[in-house]
Amino acid sequence: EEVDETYIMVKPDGVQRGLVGEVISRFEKKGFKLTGLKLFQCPRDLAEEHYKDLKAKPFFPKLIKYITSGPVVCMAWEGVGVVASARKLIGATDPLQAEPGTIRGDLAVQTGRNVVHGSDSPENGKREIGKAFDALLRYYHLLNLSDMITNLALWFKEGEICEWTPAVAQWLRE
Ligand code: YYY
Ligand code: MG
Repeated sequence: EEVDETYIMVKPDGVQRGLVGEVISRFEKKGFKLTGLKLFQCPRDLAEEHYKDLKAKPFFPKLIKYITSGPVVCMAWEGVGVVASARKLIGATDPLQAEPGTIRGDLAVQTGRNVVHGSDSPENGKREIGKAFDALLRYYHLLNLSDMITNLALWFKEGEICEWTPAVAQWLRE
């Protein structure tokens, strides 16, 4: 089976409320592999790029203000089926509609404060983490083209993703 990667982010409300460990813990316990992790103050242009598909929505300005209102925790997680599974672990966009047992279902009450982000497709996982255009990115870094870099690799830079083999791998998948 093919290994996917997903970009998971604890949003500023999750960081402020002390839910970072709780969120990480749910993905760890499930058995996915953490390959990137950092605390980060998201600049406005990155927030707008990340949510560019929602640019026309009435809530867009509020959403950008929310995501840039304090530090976020950026994570890359890897595994077979990790994108779809992470969406299930996170729960519905509106926390009041999210099932109990999900992160949003257990920890939040409002869409505008829903604690966590997860990529909605394997392609977006790659785009958001920044592994989609590795070679091109290295070239842009050499030329110092920071705008071009922001457009390609959203949340992680070269060297921030760690490839490793967990010792328990053989106890998670046969
Ligand atoms: O992927 P997911 O986060 O579950 O929802 P999206 O439809 O991609 O919207 C992204 C983000 O925008 C959502 O997590 C909160 C915010 N938002 C909002 O503030 N109001 C809405 N009606 C819809 C989404
Ligand atoms: Mg989304």
